[in-house]
Amino acid sequence: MNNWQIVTTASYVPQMTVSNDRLSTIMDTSDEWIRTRTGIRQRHISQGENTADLATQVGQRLLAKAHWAPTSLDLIIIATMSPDSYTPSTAAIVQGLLGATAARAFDVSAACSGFVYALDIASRFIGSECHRVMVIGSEVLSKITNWQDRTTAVLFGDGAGGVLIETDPEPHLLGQHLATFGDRGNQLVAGQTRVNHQFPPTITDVSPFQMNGRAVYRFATHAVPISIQTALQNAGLTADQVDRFILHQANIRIIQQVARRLVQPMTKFPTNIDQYGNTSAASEPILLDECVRQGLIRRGDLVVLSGFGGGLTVGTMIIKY
Ligand code: 4VN
Repeated sequence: MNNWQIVTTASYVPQMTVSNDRLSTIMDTSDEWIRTRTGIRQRHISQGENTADLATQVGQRLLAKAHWAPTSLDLIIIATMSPDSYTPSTAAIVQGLLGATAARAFDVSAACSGFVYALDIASRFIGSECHRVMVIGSEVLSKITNWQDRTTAVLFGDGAGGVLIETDPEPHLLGQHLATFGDRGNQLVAGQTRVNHQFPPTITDVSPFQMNGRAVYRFATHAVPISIQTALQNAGLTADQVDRFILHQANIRIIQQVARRLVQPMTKFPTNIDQYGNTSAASEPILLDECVRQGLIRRGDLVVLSGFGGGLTVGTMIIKY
């Protein structure tokens, strides 16, 4: 594996915000319940922009910030669980819209761990053939949300974030850990195509989000601290040495529990779930971008990126920013 570093970060969310109070007018819920159980105050909901559109906005911002020509990109990877279509991939659509004619492009499907999984693939590609790589997490979860189901509809939001990475003489990826538990995949399901098995077969339905919330919650509080500890061990580091923990923004209480388990102060765990809700693969890159822009993460800082959720999957990277 060759060394690489994050050159720049960017994010984009659709303009419309939907408050908890507004949600409580279309389903039996309340601002008080949502805030205390999840930490969410509002989410951004797309009105017509699809997953590739959000990702293209991020891609354009990334290229402008780094002063890179679109044609200088060698690889585009998009992590998403809400792709625009089976084919073309969301990444191929974005490649076309950006005019990144020299880049190969494909999607990664690992739900809320998708951004870390995509960065892992990127870091194995980078070197001989690929020098300039774009990795984006982008989701329009509102299109696969069951707006009649108050247990899941209040949790999710739309958005996109990403990074540019480039080969670098110094090592910046210091350790990592990725794991998949496919035997528990039925605990978080979205977009199952139900097919009428006659001839010719026809798709009768595409299922919206269904989640066994308690089971996924228990999985997260158990698997995430183990994943972070394992990645830290691989890096020869301890949690005390970490400057910021960028965790998937699934639920504020999970983040608080992970902080407690690692015996770390919440000040090391920036959160923005109050503004965006759970944006799955987009949540870590959106938060990373905000932290960099606010000066909460600076060059040389030790950063933990950790995603967890559908699959079930978990993935952690220890990065020197
Ligand atoms: C990872 C997690 C979640 C998740 C699971 C449960 C949950 C989020 C259940 C209890 C409920 C409040 C909400 Cl841990 C979702 C994903 C998908 O990205 C990934 N919230 N809750 C309550 O009654 O308190």
